[in-house]
Amino acid sequence: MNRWTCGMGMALAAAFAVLCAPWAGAADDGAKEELKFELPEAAFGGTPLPYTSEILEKEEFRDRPPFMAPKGTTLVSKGKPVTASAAPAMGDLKMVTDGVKNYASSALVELEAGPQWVQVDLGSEHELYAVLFWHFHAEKRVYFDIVVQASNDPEFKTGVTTLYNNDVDNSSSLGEGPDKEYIENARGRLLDPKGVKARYVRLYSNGNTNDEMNHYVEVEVWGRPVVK
Ligand SMILES: [Ca+2]
Ligand SMILES: [Ca+2]
Repeated sequence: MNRWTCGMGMALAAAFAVLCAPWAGAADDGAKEELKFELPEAAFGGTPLPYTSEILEKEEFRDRPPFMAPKGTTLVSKGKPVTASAAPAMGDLKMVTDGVKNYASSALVELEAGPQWVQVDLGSEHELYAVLFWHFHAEKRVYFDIVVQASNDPEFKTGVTTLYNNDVDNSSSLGEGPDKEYIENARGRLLDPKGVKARYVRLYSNGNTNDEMNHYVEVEVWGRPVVK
């Protein structure tokens, strides 16, 4: 090896060390453990849904594989305050984080037609490792224009990270999204925010295959508080 290639090699090694430092020097040992989600009982049967679209995901009937997150990750949204783009037409916003997630209509929060959102305030900044939510699961339904975002800004004007977006035609003006539509079920929809830091999580939707209304049974955010 001549001097030039050796020098290049060392420069690359130095660059590699710098790039890798955030992981190598992380505060914890990187150990992960399985998150134990509490799932509601599934509604029995259900008639096939007469709906199809190019972005509709094939229905999954198997249990979700174990979902791992850094040690110390817990449910941080239970009982936390919820705001929304409109007053509920049915139910109370508190019910979005009350832990009740069965398929009875008494567990349902309904927001009026059109693009609407609900927002959970975790009270302080957290590293987010899972967002799990149920719009509705008493029957097969697809909710439209689902966008899920995290931010430290309660107005969602700055520092916004989009965790999910299946609004392919940007009808909600939040940008076109690459994600799939899916049929609701008792397992809920699970997103992996990969440790993004945020105090607020906001979930948008715009009607569903049954009606133009928007519904939430429960939203769960799992994470760890950011220690300042
Ligand atoms: Ca609930
Ligand atoms: Ca759309």
